[in-house]
Amino acid sequence: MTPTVLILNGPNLNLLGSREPEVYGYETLDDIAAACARHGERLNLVVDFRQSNHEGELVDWIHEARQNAAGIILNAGAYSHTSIAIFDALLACDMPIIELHLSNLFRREEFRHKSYVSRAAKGVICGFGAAGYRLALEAMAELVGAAGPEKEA
Ligand code: CA2
Repeated sequence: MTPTVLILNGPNLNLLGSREPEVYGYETLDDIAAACARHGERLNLVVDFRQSNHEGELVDWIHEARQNAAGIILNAGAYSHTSIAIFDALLACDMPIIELHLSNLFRREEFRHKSYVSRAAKGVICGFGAAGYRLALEAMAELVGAAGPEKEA
């Protein structure tokens, strides 16, 4: 069966492409979702891509992933730096978790240098803009052992 990867996006990421392109790039979240769906197909992964501005909804989706996902890629936005609720939900997930950020947190304000999500994550990708989603999917394909496209002899 093709493994499902849940890609979760936190608060304000629905605004991508509309403001601060120097920090977050020009692509919209819909552009990124479409690119993830295409790349997932190449990697033999089903991509379930979601965004919410609400901490509790993100927690509910992480709980849901325990039943139907093989791994989680999470850009929790500002909740990465504040949410013990999301951290606790992630700890209850027995699957690979990849933390993702568009911007390089370590070139930014001090308060972005700490992330609760990092403590629950297998690894962190940050600073590569929208390309980070593709990189995260590739890492996830390795982690969940997704078979690549069949090659002809
Ligand atoms: O770099 C990232 O991906 C972040 O997770 C983005 C969050 C920020 O709080 C994290 O520290 C790092 C903010 C997302 C806000 O996105 C906007 C996009 C366009 C216009 C306004 C906000």
